[in-house]
Amino acid sequence: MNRGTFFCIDGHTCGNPVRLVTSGHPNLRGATMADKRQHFLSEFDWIRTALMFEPRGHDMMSGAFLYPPCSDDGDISILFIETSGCLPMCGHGTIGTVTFALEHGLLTPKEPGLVKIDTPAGRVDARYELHQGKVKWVKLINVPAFVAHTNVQVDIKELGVLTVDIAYGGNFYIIVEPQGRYKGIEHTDADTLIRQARDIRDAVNEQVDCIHPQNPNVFGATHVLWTGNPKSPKAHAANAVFYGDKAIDRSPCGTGTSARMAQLFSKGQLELQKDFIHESYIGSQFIGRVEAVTEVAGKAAIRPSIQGWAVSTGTNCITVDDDDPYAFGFQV
Ligand code: PYC
Repeated sequence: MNRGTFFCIDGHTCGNPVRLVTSGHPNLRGATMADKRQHFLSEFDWIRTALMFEPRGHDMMSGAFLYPPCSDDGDISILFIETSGCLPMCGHGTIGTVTFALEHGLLTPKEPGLVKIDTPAGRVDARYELHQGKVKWVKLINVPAFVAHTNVQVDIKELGVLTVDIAYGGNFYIIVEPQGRYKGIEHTDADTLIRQARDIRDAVNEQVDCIHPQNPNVFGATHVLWTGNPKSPKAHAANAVFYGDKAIDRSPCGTGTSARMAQLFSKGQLELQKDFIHESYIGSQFIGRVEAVTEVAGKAAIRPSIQGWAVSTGTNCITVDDDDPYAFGFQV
């Protein structure tokens, strides 16, 4: 029996995949995207695993569904799906989704040049430049980002004791700077980063609680952001973000860059309204900025922006059939 047919626009944001699913949406209950995300997770997570994991996806796969706005002034809502789960917010996913939706006529914002988006993590505004039917760039004003924990010590088999900070930028990021046996991403291969990140994530989550003060359904230090030196002299810093079980983000990671800017700003290492060019593991770049200072439940926070580009690579019609033993995907 055919369980679902999903038309998709596939592409990437600065190298990391984005699969924008344009049909087959489940009807979701709830007044906000945070509520709808909970409904999706409880009843429809099979759609995510089918579309993200092998044999229809792969370790890095990431995607999104467009929904009507939840707020009065919003243009659209986005539900993010990924190998690691249903992210509250995804920066590269938003840049790709806005680009593909505009280029394919799936979205007509009330104010040209600005898309007001309701995400599970809250309101995100996206400015963009459209030229001859192509979106040149998208700049997100992300949800507030803040430091959750500083100087957390974890003892990892291969690296010994590490001191890390944890910051939120739409997801919670464990930020690992060069120290001791960790020499930076430019000295470490991807398999090693993945293996060690899993140990760090387990150890951190055993020791500290990360819960969003305004949304208790957003919890857990799910991502590890390894820092290092950039290859390009134009970039200020580089990172490699680990997510899911085996992924290293090919883009500089929008929510990760937001978390990193919150951490650097809190230490006085980043100035207000100055570009922060962040390089990914493959050398692609986002332009980040601390747009403003703000607060979240009385905690110091920043309002970060992230600018990047996306390219669609094709369209895809994916079916999920109960007769397929791998209908809901698998991981090795
Ligand atoms: O760009 O925010 C991001 C992101 C999260 C996970 C992978 N990319």
